[in-house]
Formats: sequence, structure tokens, C-alpha cells
Amino acid sequence: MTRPASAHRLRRLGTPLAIVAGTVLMAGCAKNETQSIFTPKGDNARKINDLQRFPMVAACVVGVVVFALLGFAVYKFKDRGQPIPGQGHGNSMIEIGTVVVSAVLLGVIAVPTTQTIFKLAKTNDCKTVVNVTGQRWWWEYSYPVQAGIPKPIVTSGELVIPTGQCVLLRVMSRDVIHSYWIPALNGKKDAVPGRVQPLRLEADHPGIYDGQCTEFCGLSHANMKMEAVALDAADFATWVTKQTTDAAPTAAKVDTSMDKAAADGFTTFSQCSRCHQVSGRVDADGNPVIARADQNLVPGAAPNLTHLMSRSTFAGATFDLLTPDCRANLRTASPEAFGALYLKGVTPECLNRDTLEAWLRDPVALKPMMPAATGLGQGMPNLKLSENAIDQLIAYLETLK
Ligand code: HEC
Ligand SMILES: [Cu+2]
Repeated sequence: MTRPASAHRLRRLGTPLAIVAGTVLMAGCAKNETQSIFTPKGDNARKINDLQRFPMVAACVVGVVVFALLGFAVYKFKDRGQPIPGQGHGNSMIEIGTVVVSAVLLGVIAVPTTQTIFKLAKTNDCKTVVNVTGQRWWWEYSYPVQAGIPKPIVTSGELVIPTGQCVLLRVMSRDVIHSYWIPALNGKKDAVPGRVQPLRLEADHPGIYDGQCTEFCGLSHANMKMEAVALDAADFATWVTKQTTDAAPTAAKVDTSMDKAAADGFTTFSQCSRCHQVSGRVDADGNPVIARADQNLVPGAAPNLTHLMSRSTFAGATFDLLTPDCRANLRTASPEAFGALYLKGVTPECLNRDTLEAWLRDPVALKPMMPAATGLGQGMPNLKLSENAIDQLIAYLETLK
């Protein structure tokens, strides 16, 4: 039987195509990627990595053997015009053999797997507790009062944790199902509305550990990232002290340390207060200004901005609050130097003014969201601010250290 020439050409293309496709796929597996499960940076992730290595090697061996046998059979018995071979009905030796081998393999893997599941589910040996709330499209972290944390802390985007100890996250959601995953520190845990799910994290060394929401949660799912920032005990205590101190200034009129633009920004910020809280801010009558649920978004929340300038990213850790240089310095800092640099926060020379301005100009252009005007309020709407108002607001935001 003769084949058309085009089939030959296709056959010859097959191997190079497979190699190219394989290489492209493998490019996703760079060894030192920050979100790699093969480079654990803490105890829990290490347990998972230790567990996955053997089954992965075993699966690879099985896979190679199966494909080799398949290739051999396809080649050996390909159609050369020979008569159809006799039709057998099973071979009990092979059938029993493969069942036994599979059962033994699965049984062997089950023992350490079960042990690890129990170890990763432990919650009573964690010293610090943080409530983590997923919402479209950012994570809120609230630290309840506990040993070492004298007042509640509410922040977003960056989960700040002490190194070398178990931190227990209580993962929740305010709207749809999200999933919390910092691959270098542990496996993932879904954030399900109406449930509180425990997840333990532990980081060996100070530094930034990246993650992103891993459960499709709507329009800006891809822009819902998070970072775990680990600080050593002393730096963590300093961070807590900063976070539990209200941001100055809290009242523009009485605070003479504020420059004119920032004072104007303080006033302009009144329209932001219906969604964003700045702890310590009071109105003209001296009452605390809190985000008002009746004027708020559907999920009823926006990031707490009290210490915005202590973070290095914003809007779901998707955009940098630091200029590219300053951000790169922080990312590449040695574990010893990291803490002090992080605690500096956003200094005036390091502020990524362009992106922050762009955010205030039109947040929806930077991050697809469903503004309230569409009837499905979710995310931050375009507030149609004037350039002047944006300048003032940034001057004010810069005081929120
Ligand atoms: C209708 C509610 C609403 C109003 C009003 C609003 N925001 Fe927002 N803002 C949000 C939400 C929601 C987010 C989080 C969006 C995200 O990350 O997906 C956000 C995010 C931010 C962030 C990033 C904070 C962080 O830590 O990630 C800044 C800065 C910000 N807003 C500033 C302002 C300023 C300044 C104003 C007033 C001009 C304002 N916002 C008005 C809802 C609002
Ligand atoms: Cu999400």
C-alpha cells in the first residue's frame, strides 16, 4: 500500500514539533522560580516535597515503561498486510501481576501520605494566628489580639509573619470561593464562604514568598496575588508596634506638621472613607470615621489604608508601591538585610508614583473590576478624580506610614 507524499512530510515534522512543544511546556518548570513546589522554604512545604518525590519518580518510571511497551507494540505489529492475529481473552498472570504491583505501590505511598496529612492538619502548635479573608480580588489579613499583638491589626496583600515558627491562618471568604497558596510555604487551602479553614505556614528565613489565588473567582482572578513576608522575631515585633499605632496625622486641621497638599488630600479623602478605613481618623465632631456598610460595595469591604506605605505592593499585591529599583533591592536583599529594608516602608524616593496615580485615575483600567455603576459593585470604581485631587490624595496617602 503506498502513502501520499504529504503523510510522509507530516511524519517527518512530528518529532521536531514534539520537541518544540515539550521545551515550551518545560519552560514553566524553571528550578528557582519563586512559586515552585520543588524549592520549599519552610517546614510544611518541605514535608510535601519530601512526600511527592518518591511517587513522582515511581510514576515517571511506570510512564516510561508503559510508553516504551506501547511504542514497541505499535512498531512491531504495525500493518504490513499480515493476517489478523488470534484474539486472546486475557492473561491471568499479567492481570493479577499488574493489580498486585499497583496495590503494593499505592499501599506503600499511602503510609507516609496519611502521616503527612495528619502533620499538616495540626493546629495546636502554632504561636501566631491570622485571619485571612479572600475577596474579589485581594486578601485581607486581620491579626486578632494575642501574645505579642496587643491591638488588632488589619492589612492587605502582604501577610507579615515571624520566621521559624508555625503561623496558623484561618482562611475565609467574603464572597466567592478563592484559594490561598504560597507554594514555598505550604499546600493550598480553599477560602469558602461561611467556613473557617485552617492552614499552617512556616518560613525558615526572612524574605518575600509569592502566591496567587488558585480558584477561579471572576473577572480579576489573575490579578489576585499575595505575598507572605517573613521577618525575624525582633523585626516582626517592630512591625507589630508600627501597625498598632494609628497613622498620623488623623485630623488635618489640628495637625500642623502636614504640608498643604497632604492637608487638602486629607479633606479629599472623605469620599474614599466610605469604603476605606484609616484608623484614628475622626470627623469634625470627633467621631471615628469608619467605612460605612450602607454606602459600600456588595462585599462590604476595601483594604484598610492605615499603614498603606508600610506595604510594598497594592491592589491584591498586583502592582508595586515601590519603584522597580527599590522593589528589586528588597527582593534580592539577603535574609539578614531584608527585615530592616522592608520596615523602612515606602520612602519618598521609592514611591512608585506613576502606578499609584494611574490607579487613582482609573482603577478599572489597571485591574478589570465590576464597578457599582454596573449594578454588581465589586472592586474599586473609577471616581473621576481631577489631576489636582490625585496629587493631593497621593500627598496624603504618603503620610499613611
Ligand atoms: C466604592 C468603594 C471604594 C471607594 C469609594 C474607594 N476605593 Fe480604593 N479600593 C476599593 C477596593 C475594593 C479596593 C481593592 C481593589 C483590589 O485590589 O482588587 C481598593 C484599593 C485601593 C488601594 C490599594 C490598597 C491596597 O492595599 O491594596 C488604594 C491605595 C485605594 N484604593 C485608594 C483609594 C482612594 C485614595 C480613594 C478615594 C479617592 C478610594 N480608594 C476610593 C474600594 C474603594
Ligand atoms: Cu480569588
